[in-house]
Amino acid sequence: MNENKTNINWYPGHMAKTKRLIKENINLIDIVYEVVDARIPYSSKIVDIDEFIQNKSRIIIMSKYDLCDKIETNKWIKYYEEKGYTVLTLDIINDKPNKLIDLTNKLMENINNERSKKGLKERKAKVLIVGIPNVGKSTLINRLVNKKVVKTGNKPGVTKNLDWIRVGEDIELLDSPGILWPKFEQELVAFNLASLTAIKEEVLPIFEVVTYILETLEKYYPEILENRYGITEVNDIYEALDTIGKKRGCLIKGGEIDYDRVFNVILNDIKEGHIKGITFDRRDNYVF
Ligand SMILES: Nc1nc2c(ncn2[C@@H]2O[C@H](COP(=O)(O)OP(=O)(O)OP(=O)(O)O)[C@@H](O)[C@H]2O)c(=O)[nH]1
Ligand SMILES: [Mg+2]
Repeated sequence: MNENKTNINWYPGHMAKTKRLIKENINLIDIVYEVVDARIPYSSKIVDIDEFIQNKSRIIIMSKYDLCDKIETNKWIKYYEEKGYTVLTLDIINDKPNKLIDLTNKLMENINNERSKKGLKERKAKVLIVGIPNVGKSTLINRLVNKKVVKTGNKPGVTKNLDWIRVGEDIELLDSPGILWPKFEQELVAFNLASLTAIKEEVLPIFEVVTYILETLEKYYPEILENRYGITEVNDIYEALDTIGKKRGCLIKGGEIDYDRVFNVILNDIKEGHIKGITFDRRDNYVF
């Protein structure tokens, strides 16, 4: 799976516009929170991010850490740290983000020291949150503010505009709509993003994506496949879907399998976080 032979693609106009707006406003920003999904620490990293956030101080936040396979994800954390990035892991829904706030204040202190050397006034931290769709950016903002100030949702494309939000006395945050890039060069990346709900369902080749999910579970997490779906292999995909359909009651009149409902069951299991302990990006599969 190297070249992208699928037609998975989702780059609506608002994503290009978001990138342009970020580029135009980047001078106002001190620190960037780059949010990536801990289950796909490589595929969910925006490929052209350096181009539009330039050399701003950056914290990589691995969201949904509660849902990942920590052994595999920790290999990526090590990789990014070795490249010089600062990485924080978060279960945004349950963890207190104190570490993130402390780190932000520390980075801002350095920035303000540099500013005062140049004779510039101290200022509050202006932070941009950026990442792929549905990764948890808005949830993190609500968590930092400790109340629901921005809309969140269990599907990609919830945030539509760039929005400034004040966090306590010291930090101002810019929420941004999720962005992807015009073309996924690697098929693996496209499938990972599709499987972990970063791409609008309506544009997906559902059968191929569900097949990929089941095959990936078979390869790396056979115990999940067995416990959740009662199957041990997916060599015959229709047989596997039939078994899952029967087990989960996805039948139409006459006892036939309703495949659309089977697809939904599987996608929903991922979307709702019923399947935990998975990391689809395997460090060993990538050579760089
Ligand atoms: N289990 C788990 N779920 C999370 C976490 N962070 C966010 N979520 C869920 O992920 C979904 C998407 O969250 P949002 O905050 O709306 O994501 P977003 O990045 O703002 O998405 P867009 O605005 O569409 O780009 C919601 O259903 C959240 O409850 C996390 O750390 N763990
Ligand atoms: Mg959002």
